[in-house]
Amino acid sequence: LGQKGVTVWLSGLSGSGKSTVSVELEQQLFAKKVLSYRLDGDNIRQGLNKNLTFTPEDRKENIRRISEVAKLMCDIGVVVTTAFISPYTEDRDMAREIHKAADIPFIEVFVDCPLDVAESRDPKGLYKKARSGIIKNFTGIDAPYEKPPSPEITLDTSKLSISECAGVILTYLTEKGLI
Ligand code: GGZ
Repeated sequence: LGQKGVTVWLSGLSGSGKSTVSVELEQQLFAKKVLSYRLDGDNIRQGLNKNLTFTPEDRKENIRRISEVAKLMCDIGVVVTTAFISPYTEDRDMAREIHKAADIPFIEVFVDCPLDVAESRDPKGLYKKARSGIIKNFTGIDAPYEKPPSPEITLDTSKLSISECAGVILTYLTEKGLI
């Protein structure tokens, strides 16, 4: 492959656009013949991490396992994108440390989007359930989201199009010689 791996770590609220941006990024990478793989709730929380809940402890374990899997995939030269809320700075820093210890580049992307915009999208009706108390410990409602203090990239999905957001990441990866 001649390509070194990199993890692109997307963090943001439910409904912020993490998964949508990562799908678009995967397509833009594919067009450049760059091999990539997406890790998201659908293939991780349904499988490897299906024993985990949304307590702070389980969210940490979720992030730890995802970090270890991403790191392994990077070993074979893949661009890994992860799309998880990852609401705690401490946990994102752990993800970064796991990559650093293996000398693998780690790009933190804050998918910034005002709560009211994310809540108005509510594709799965989860915010509505959280507001009415049917779902407890929902990020942004009755569980915290700690904004990344120093992400490599910040994307406001309420201002930029999905394709522009993916483009910003692609340009960053290119300029840093990571792809
Ligand atoms: C946050 C929850 C919760 C609670 C279920 N809090 O919009 P979605 O549905 O598809 O994305 C959310 C997803 C969050 O899982 P993550 O693995 O990304 O979270 S973390 O990084 O914090 O471990 C949402 C759904 O799961 N969901 N209950 N209480 N999101």
